[in-house]
Amino acid sequence: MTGPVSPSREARVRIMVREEEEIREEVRTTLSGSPRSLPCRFFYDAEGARLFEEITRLEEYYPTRAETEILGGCAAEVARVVGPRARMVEFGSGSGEKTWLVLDELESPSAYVPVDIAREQLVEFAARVRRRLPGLEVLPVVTDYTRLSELPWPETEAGATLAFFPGSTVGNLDPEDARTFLARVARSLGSGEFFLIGVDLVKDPDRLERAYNDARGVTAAFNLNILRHLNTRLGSDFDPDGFRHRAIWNAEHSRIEMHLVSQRDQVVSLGPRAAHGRPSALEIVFGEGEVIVTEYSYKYGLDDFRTVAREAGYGTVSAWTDARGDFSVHLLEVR
Ligand code: AVI
Repeated sequence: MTGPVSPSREARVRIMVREEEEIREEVRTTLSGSPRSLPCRFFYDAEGARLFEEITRLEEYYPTRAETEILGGCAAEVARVVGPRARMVEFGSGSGEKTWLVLDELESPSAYVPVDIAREQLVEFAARVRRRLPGLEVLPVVTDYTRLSELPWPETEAGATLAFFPGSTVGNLDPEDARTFLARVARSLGSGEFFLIGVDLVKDPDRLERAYNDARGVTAAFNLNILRHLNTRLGSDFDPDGFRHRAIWNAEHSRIEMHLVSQRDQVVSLGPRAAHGRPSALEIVFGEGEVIVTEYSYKYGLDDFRTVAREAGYGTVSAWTDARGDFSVHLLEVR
């Protein structure tokens, strides 16, 4: 008999244990580096995804409003350039509010592939898209899109391909990784296909810092949630009250840096504690004031991003900004 074989319960447990060990090792390595850091993809458990949605509605966090304004104005033009029966892949679809602005303008799109690391949100959003556009093939993929190598395109006849990467999430990659990611997407799309990408712009440092230090403390809760998430995943014993959120503008590198600052001398165990109080390789010692970098959020000049895109193999069809010049959306074509 042929067909997919689902792994036995025992095999699934083995996979989960292996995954847990890999994450523990990755976290041990990044926390032992200089500077100490945590991979920002661990922000996004269900609570992290919920807190991020709350951030996007904050008065101080301008990117979502600015990008929504731009997409509202340019989506019809994007649809005209891309043409009928397009298939769309979206990286980091989240709750998908911006998706509708583009998808609703496309002429009879043939397939939609949302890619996201937050499983529950992705499954729920894919179901909503299916209900609203029953004729559209929807193929959700749960993964870290920076690691994605191939996309599950359906067999159906299709027009052009449009990749969509809103939110300036490209800014969470350092510029070299951003170039590598864009180049990889270009290769998998192929010549003549399109990439619509949102990119936050350099601006007054006070506004930038306010966007990441909101008065209600939602960004602080989002930042600290990474420790709770790791405790759940690894059985580690981070004390979220032992760390404080901080976000600063680093002008030299053109990035916002999100930090967690240790409030006291403390030892964190990433796994079971060693017997008799002996230090274990899984224990990390933090001094008071020591910093964990949890996220970089790079901001670009309009022309600087055009250059990055060109170096990654694209030509710019159009680039738009909002009325205030805070944010940009670029329609790129693979050369
Ligand atoms: C997802 N990403 C683009 C957000 C940003 O602005 O870098 C994540 C975020 N971190 C704090 N606030 C929002």
